[in-house]
Amino acid sequence: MNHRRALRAAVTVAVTGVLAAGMTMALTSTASAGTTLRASAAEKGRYFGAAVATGKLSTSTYVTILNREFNSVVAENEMKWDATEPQQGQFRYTGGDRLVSHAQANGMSVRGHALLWHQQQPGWAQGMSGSALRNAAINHVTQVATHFRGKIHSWDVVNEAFADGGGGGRRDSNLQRTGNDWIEAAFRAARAADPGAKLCYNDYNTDGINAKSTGIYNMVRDFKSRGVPIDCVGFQSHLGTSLAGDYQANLQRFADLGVDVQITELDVMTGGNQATIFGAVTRACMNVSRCTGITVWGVRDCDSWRGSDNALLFDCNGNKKAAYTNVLNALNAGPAIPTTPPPTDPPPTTPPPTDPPPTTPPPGTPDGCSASVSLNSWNGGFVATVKVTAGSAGTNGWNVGVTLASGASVTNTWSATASGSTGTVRFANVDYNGRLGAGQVTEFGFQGTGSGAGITPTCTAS
Ligand code: 9MR
Repeated sequence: MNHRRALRAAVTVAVTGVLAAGMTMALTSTASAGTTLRASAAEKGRYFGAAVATGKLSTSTYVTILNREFNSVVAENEMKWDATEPQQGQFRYTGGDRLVSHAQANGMSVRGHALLWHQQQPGWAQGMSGSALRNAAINHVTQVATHFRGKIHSWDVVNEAFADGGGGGRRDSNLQRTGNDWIEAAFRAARAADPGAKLCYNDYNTDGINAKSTGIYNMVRDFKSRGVPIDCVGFQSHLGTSLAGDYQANLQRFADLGVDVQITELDVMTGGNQATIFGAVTRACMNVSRCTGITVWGVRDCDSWRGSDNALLFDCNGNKKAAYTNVLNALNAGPAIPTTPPPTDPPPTTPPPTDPPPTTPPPGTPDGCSASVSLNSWNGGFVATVKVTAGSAGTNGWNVGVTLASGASVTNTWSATASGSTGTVRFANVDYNGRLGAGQVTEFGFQGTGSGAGITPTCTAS
């Protein structure tokens, strides 16, 4: 008996010892165990990414660093308009697909860059204007976002649309001249094409509270108030030899609007401050709970568009620089993103099925229009993509009615204007998609809370 009790006591002590050791290890690992950028960022619920030139994926020093240190990638050029639609209506995804495959094989997420931008447009688009350009641009957004649907963490839907200098207004460009609503039209089209991707506006010289960042801030606030689907703002952060004192406060004011923020193209001029600035930017992101990730614009100094600035975290031989150490330490020291999921903003993680045929013949006069719905539902919400087909006489405009289940309500609409949000809701065409030729098809969409069950759209044409 005594012997047994002694044995039990010894076992208890041993188990307690193991538990204590285990707990110490667990605590240590939560505090600062990361030894690579990707591991340290992931421990804090974030990603750490690099811009990649796919041509370098066969260079071993390059790919070794990329796979070891980064869990997110963005194409430096391969997903831009000139690369993906070199001739109008002819799409080329070779480079983008290659990057996505590399990412999937190596546990990396992908940022998409960029659907619309005034630079790197294909020649055919540079020569266009007015509604022809607007339609081509929206079609580009729809096609490219559809091709990559379900594979992109965040899209830069629109890049660099604000002017430099003191005004805080839009930059003049062929896209801007199609109408001030071109940005929201692009976001709506992107949401309809890939409801699971976060949709970002991305720009540079926004590294503090200044006229340009305030112009963008006002746009985001307006979009949020009107239900234009925007989820994030990218701060490129191509930096010189100093960092604005209000860099973090600027990120925070955007986060307070209800969008995520991301550092999207970080690089810093060499000089005494380079390592310090890299560390400070990383700390600022860590201190903003909606700052979900950091991307540096290249891997080694020699990969950078900034050439002799030596602006990145690794030297040309692949050695870690002092800036690397500062970034890693800041990731390890920073707080984790709180893990409670936000209840009001649930982007679906699985892509919707591609255009299933309507299960019931849609009502509507034969020469009017018909509508069918494709639903992507999750617990507590849904995204509905509605296809409108013109009858034999075409349409000048259309109006689609749906009756929502009890308790359901519409929270966001794109490519249509909604009247009402509960019960029977009507969706009218917007300027650019009301006029359809015989048999022509257009799509609009809406997001809702509650159940999407039983939505059967009916269409009337004018
Ligand atoms: O790094 C990119 C470089 O290879 C291209 O030649 C250049 C063309 O405009 O674009 C560079 O990337 C830019 C990014 O797409 C948007 N923000 C500024 C980046 C640096 O110019």
